[in-house]
Amino acid sequence: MSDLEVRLRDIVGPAHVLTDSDLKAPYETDWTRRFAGVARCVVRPAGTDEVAAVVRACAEEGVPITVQGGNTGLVGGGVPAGGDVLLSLSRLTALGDVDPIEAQVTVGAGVTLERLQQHARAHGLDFGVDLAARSAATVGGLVATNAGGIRVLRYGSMREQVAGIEAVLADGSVVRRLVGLAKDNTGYDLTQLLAGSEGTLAVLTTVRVRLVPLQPARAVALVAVDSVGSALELLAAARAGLPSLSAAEFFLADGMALVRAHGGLPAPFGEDHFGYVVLECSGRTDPSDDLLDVLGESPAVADATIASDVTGVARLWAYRETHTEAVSAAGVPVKLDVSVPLRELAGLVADLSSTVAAAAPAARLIIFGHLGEGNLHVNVLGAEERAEEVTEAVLRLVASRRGSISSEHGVGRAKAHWLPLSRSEPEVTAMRRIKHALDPAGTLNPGVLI
Ligand code: 2HG
Ligand code: ZN
Repeated sequence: MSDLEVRLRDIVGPAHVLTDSDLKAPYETDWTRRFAGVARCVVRPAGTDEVAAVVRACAEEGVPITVQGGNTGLVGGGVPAGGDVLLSLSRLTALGDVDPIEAQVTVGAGVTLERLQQHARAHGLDFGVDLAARSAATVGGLVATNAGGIRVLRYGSMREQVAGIEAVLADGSVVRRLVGLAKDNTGYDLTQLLAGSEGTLAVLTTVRVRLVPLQPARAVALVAVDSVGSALELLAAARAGLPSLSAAEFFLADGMALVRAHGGLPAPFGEDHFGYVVLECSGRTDPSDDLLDVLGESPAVADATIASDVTGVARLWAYRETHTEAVSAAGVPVKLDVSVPLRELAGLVADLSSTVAAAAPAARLIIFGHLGEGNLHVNVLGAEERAEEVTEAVLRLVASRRGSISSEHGVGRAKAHWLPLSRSEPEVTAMRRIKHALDPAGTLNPGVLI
């Protein structure tokens, strides 16, 4: 065992430094099975002081670190680069008391989204971010990647929920702003700088988050539409007519066929349609009537079904939420996560098939995503051998339509090469300067983002 591993064992205890291949394996491959790397060891500290000591030891030995939360990322940002120390934050699971006056709570980076939601709900509040990977995704990873999900339309992305952070910098020093002041104009906002920095500037250990009102009554509509234009017309009607609107999601006929086959789900309508929109409203009282009024008045609706009981709501959400697992069951996808201005969405969807077919003729294209943000998850199956070509072609298409090459999953290692398609040269230079100022030796998450 090398000097570094001996030091790490002293810090976290021998049981939490994994060097055996079998024990390391679950940490070394990402959820999609597309990204993998061999770590020299996996370290699992139990608290901020241990994280700081681990980071300091690695810095002194000149060994890079890759930070991992729930390992649900989709851009290869949390799996080892190769030969690095894999720092897992899964044991940072402290759950603070909910403060009902501030409507805030402080939690460890390793707390899962689901646990945070349960904790908030037990106190009559809720958390503003939700996404399908809720049972495994952790708060630290959600902040580090500025995760989005299905409630962005109502509450914004993860960074909007963050009231303060505690983080370990590359030299092992700790910055701590966990009071959660609603107003605090005392210079550079380090909290917001670290949100979305993908572990390249610091290791997040604790997060103070804002909570939102609990809105227990939900109504969900699955709406069939015959074009992207109709989906957007419906979105506009929902935004104007439904103050209780909490989600507006989208998928196409191919995705419907895939999730139905994978999950044995029944056909929701008598015939197939071009695409489907999921609208959700939530409030203190049943919002079904308002939702039905808007659907009844909209010419964009080709067909619709609605539910407001717990089972019915889950049944309708399943058509959208099981896309990722259904895609994964069909193969190892090339995943692209892009957004464009809503006026470009119809053109983008129309161009995607021919663009992907030109790069990978045998590929199968599944498109779904978050309608409110013009955020499409472009999943390409059967294109493993042509991953670079498909990525290049789709991201260039998106850039030509003024879009972002990473809407909510982050840049990671998967998209780092294409960052200049979305960020200007002066912007990338400024980012590099910030990285160099905070992590001059490049110890944290090498190869991620920049
Ligand atoms: C979702 O919206 C997630 O379901 C995953 O962001 C997207 O699997 C994907 O590409
Ligand atoms: Zn998504």
